[in-house]
Amino acid sequence: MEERLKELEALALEQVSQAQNLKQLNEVRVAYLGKKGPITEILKGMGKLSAEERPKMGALANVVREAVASKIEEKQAEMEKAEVAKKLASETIDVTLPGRPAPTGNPHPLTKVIEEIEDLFLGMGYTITEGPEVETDYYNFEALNLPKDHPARDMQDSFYITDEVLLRTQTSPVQARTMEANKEKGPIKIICPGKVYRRDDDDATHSHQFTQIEGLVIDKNISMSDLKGTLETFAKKMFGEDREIRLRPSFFPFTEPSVEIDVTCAKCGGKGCGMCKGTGWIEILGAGMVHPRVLEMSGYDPKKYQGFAFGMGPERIAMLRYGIDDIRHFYTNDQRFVKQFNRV
Ligand code: 2U9
Repeated sequence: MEERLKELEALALEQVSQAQNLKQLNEVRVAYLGKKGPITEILKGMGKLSAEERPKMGALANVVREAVASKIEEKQAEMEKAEVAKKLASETIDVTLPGRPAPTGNPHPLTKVIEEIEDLFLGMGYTITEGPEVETDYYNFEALNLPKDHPARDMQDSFYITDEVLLRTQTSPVQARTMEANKEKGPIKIICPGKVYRRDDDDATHSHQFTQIEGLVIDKNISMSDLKGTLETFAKKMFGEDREIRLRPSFFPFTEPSVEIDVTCAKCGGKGCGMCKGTGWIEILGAGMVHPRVLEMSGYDPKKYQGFAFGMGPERIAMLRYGIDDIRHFYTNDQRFVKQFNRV
């Protein structure tokens, strides 16, 4: 029996040393130390030995078992260590490698122009006010001195949801709502940016959806000179300090008197060129003194309060600034277009 145990020990140790991986090592453990393994079998058969031999053999069997078990443990620790080392080596990160650039978006040119205009007016003490795009006929037209039969409505043909509800054709209803909510409780100084809709056939200069920024100032003793000074400051900040403006008489139902405002052409400096169609001037704004009837309808006494208002199209301003030749470029989400304005 002693020989058999020694033999088993030698065999087991040999197989442990030959195990290539944890699976094989476990197979050796099961084969030699498991419940059905030879060492367990020998220990079970101890009963048949004489009382003299039994403790001797028992002790020897246990020594062999311990020796095999500790060898297996040792080998297992070695293998696990090697595995961790292998994993660490294969997962090494070379921190000196150059990074891969993450693709990023950039602001849309229209957003940039709108934000720039907002910043200019915020700097002059204005508040940005927004309102609904789905508007009532009353705020979109009636409150702006455009009654149901008014011919100027033809120019703002719109998308109607019901007879009385439509997609707004201008941001002016936001100003009308602000005045009505304020009702002579104090002055108003706001700009209203946003999307507007008109029933138009799309082409290079027309879109059924576009953006507007309109402004409104209401206070006591407001005159045309406030309008001119404000919009001259705006034009110079937006287009360059060396630019001049001129006011031409015009008509809007919600302002009286009304004007259109031009800046000197950047390309020819006012001499006249293809860009300004030979006039030396480029139209950028519409404006006027708020019509007394509009003031009245929104709860302001025109004898006590006056105001000026203006409106502009950010698309037009972006087209002039960046030399964009077709308004539809703004809305088609072509990355080749949008990416050009990354650093402008
Ligand atoms: C209220 C009173 C007056 C807003 C105004 C304009 C002149 C104007 C257009 C220019 C090009 C819009 O983008 S565009 O199509 N706007 O010319 N808008 S005065 O006047 C108001 C608005 C609201 C209560």
